[in-house]
Amino acid sequence: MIKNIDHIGIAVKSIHEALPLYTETLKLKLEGIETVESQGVKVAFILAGNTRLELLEALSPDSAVAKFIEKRGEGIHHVALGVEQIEDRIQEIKESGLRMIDETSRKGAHHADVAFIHPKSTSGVLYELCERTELKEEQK
Ligand code: CMX
Repeated sequence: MIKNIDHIGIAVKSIHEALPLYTETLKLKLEGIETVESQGVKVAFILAGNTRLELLEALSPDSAVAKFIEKRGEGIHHVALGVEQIEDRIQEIKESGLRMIDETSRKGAHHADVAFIHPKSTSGVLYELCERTELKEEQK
């Protein structure tokens, strides 16, 4: 069901201020920065071996990431699990009794379809199902 850990999301107050730790101190490669208006975030993807770190900065005080930082401070926000055929995976998870935040997938960062599982049904971890649409195209 799960292919890999696609990325780990890390909530930060400022991507600009957080980046040097990753790109200069840890010498990881910045893949790109993009804004995902629908999720209320700006994200920076950093390559880390065969996975990625995703720095998340809130675009407004009412975004999920701003609320998270206000309540818990900066830190690990979610773990993204790579899947194929995301709508089927969402159905399976719902049938298993877990609570999905998203009943169907929506567009996330980095050419991916995403859907979140509620952390209250997964021992406090916010999991994102993530299907890269560029992979789907390659597989056609
Ligand atoms: N990880 C673990 N627990 C979390 C959490 C997170 N990232 N975010 C919130 N929670 C917990 C809160 O601590 C709170 O727990 P308590 O009731 O024990 O205090 C509970 O979930 C409810 O939190 P809340 O602050 O009242 O916030 P909401 O209910 O309004 O929203 C959530 C929580 C998870 C449903 C919402 O943040 C959400 O829908 N997240 C998914 C979307 C998202 O995070 N998008 C940004 C990332 C974008 C991307 O990667 O592309």
